[in-house]
Amino acid sequence: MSDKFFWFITTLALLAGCQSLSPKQPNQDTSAKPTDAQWWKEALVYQVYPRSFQDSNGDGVGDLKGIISRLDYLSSLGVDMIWLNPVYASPNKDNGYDISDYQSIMKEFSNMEDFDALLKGLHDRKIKVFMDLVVNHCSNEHEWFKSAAASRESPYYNYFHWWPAEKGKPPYRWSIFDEKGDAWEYNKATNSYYLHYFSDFQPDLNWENLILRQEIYKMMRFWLDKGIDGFRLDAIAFCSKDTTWPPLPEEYKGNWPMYYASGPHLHDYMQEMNREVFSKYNIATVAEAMGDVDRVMKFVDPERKELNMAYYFEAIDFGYLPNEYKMPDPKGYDLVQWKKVYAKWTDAFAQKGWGTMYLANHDQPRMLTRWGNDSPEFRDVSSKMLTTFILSMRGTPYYYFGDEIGMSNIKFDRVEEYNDIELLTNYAQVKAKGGDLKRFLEGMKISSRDNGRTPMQWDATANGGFTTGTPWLKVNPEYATVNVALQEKDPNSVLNYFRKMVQVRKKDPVLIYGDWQLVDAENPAIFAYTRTLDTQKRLILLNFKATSAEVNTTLDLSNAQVLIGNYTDAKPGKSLRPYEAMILELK
Ligand code: TEU
Ligand code: CA
Repeated sequence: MSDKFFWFITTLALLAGCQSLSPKQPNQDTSAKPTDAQWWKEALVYQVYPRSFQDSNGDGVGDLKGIISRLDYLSSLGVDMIWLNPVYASPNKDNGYDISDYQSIMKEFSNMEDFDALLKGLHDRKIKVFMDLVVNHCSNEHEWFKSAAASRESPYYNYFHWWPAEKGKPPYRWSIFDEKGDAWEYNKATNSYYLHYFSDFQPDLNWENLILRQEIYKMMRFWLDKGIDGFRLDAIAFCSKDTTWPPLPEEYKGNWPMYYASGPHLHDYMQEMNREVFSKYNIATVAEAMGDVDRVMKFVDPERKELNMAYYFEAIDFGYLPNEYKMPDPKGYDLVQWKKVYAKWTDAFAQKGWGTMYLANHDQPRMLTRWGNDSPEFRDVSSKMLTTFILSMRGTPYYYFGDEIGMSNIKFDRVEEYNDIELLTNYAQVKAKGGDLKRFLEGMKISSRDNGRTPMQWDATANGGFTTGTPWLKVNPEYATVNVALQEKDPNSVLNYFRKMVQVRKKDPVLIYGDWQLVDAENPAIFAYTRTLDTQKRLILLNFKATSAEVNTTLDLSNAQVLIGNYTDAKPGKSLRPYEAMILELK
């Protein structure tokens, strides 16, 4: 249609009092944007786990050329920003979270030239890029550590934390990926122990050393000067340590991560990083932030000038048995309590800062299996319901690759099928204690990280079109029926619902900036809330159960209009079918 003709029709429609050419467009008032509007509050982030996205050379490992070959797919999703898991040089003991050179690209992923091409390809499509910044620790194969571990005289010795063996055994510190659970590892050449909160291949960097901090800021500027748009700060809450090494305080027994997340200079460093790096660029920053509301808020309170956003863990770590790795509660998760967790955090970020919303990432199982229902009957409808949830909450959404086609957990039976260092460490610990390994492996079918790391399912050809070789981690056999190619053809697919929902959110400032209010909090099946901006109101209704349910509310739905629903014949109303989701515009 010519521009003139389009202008003519539009004018006619407006003159006729028709508010919008499409009946599903919300009645919007874009002047309603708040004064603290920011691009990163409006952005939808899509996470690409490069190892599992697309292999281009048949070695079974996803790579940068592979992502480049899928740029048009990424663009077709309508997402605004990609978070790339680490692509730096790494021996891959923890899949790139053990970096041996911060300024070069992992061999398996290719080289800097391809990185630059990928960045350009994304920017050409108006997609921004978050890099993963892993600076609590590096790899034991990093030149800094190799030099430090060779001699106490090395200029890099103080880049790490050491306990000299002449002082006896170091005070106990707990490690996350260590079989013995001990964060101090003895190093013969220096006759001292080094600290590693994660595996012994991941020595912690000494942030108390100003020279180290300056090196890190320089490295960050290197990436920012290339034009990347932000950083996701991995495990950053752990970076500051009390180097007087007192015994673990009594109140933290059994909850060491809490102690680790409150080093004495943590926020001094965040403010310094902001002054020296962030404040000089128009970028977004998000912290992996452990702890309660007060702790997490410190990262994002704008007055403190630290970071923009933080992930919190209370909602995602919900429904596990206490002190048993991530063993799911056999009773399932309690929706009423889970809603209260969301209410607590969403209310906190309404006062100050800005939150995030996610149901999965590379450290989590697939959202469909964990929070929805992966049975053949309900997988599509519950995937769409969860997508509606993520994209209608207040806070920047982080959406994990593969969830847009409703991928589910692979549920490995044998420990040999796993790759993840976390699972292998925990398995070894259960075994050493003579624990029930069968029970452990059953639980891990729900919660293990590898469930979320199986390769992308592009089509029904061998290995889902991910690789022509042998994939580094098995492709989920469901790829024959759950894949992008099939879903492209079906207007009602999970994939096309995701695209539609992305547009609904983008076009509606109410879903981005509107206040959030829980409705019918005690309802055991339905998660319902309103979003309100000035005179505009949306009601979001999500049935989290496989049976029909009714929402209890005094809100008047008689003139409500459905903006989107996961059943094609959705009608505004208080009763919902299994896993039904809808967003209503209230009038
Ligand atoms: O995770 C930080 C972290 O604290 C993990 O223990 C996380 O809680 C765990 O994976 C949940 O099962 C980051 C990365 O996201 C993760 O992939 C890395 O393994 C870890 O740091 C070490 O770099
Ligand atoms: Ca490859």
